[in-house]
Amino acid sequence: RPHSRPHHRVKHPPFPLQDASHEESAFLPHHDEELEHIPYIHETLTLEESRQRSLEFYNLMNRRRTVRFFSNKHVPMNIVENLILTAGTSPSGAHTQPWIYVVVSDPGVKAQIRQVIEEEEEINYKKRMGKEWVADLAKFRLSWEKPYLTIAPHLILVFKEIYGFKADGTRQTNYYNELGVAISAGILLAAIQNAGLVTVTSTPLNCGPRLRAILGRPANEKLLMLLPLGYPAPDATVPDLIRKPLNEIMIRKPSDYEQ
Ligand code: IYR
Repeated sequence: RPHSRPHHRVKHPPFPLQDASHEESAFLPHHDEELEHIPYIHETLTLEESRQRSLEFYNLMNRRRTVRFFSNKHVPMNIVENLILTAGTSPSGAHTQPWIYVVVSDPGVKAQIRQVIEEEEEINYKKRMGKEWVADLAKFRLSWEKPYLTIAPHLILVFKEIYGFKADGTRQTNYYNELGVAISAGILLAAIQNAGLVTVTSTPLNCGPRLRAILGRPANEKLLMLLPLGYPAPDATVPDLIRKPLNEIMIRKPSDYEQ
């Protein structure tokens, strides 16, 4: 039972457990009725506080940029842990929590990862992606060379667990696992921005199996994304992008004209 995890309940059962041979099944709800429901504690803000906080959060997030030029400045592990705890607050299908964040800080392992990704990315850019895809990326001045993989103090490899295991060893379907991990990773990006750190949402195509092998992760986990974590290099640049205005991303129904 390599992956049965006793985290489906927030509250733990009373200890000591009656029967140690069924230790893990004691944590897992078999039916809805077994999961206790508790009052939801909500702190109601005034409209003014809501307006102010919504605007401040937008202003913070609107300063987020994908950064590909990193400094090697240290980021303490307790900060990394807070960021990943925040990502772990994400909702997920049937509360299956399908995300695994593998944090790599060792220079030797980072070098191995860079070796694999640069090898595969060179083939990606030259062969797998095709002319049109490469042309669409030209304005971002990307290449298969990724020095940030060894310069950034930490690499966060984002895996989706496509199935887990129940206490009896049978597979537990992780419903909407890709969506769950995408939401969780989005929360992680917000947490990184809030902590004054930077990342790049890199997608190492065709690298999953080799990176899984380096990291000793099982076959039910698939690599979705790699997020280097750190501070920007002092001379970091970003492309001069413009975000869509509100009227292109928000449609009101009924619209003002239709009312
Ligand atoms: N997987 C590559 C290429 C890449 C693809 C897209 I679409 C981008 O927006 C950026 C990069 C990489 O991670 O560099």
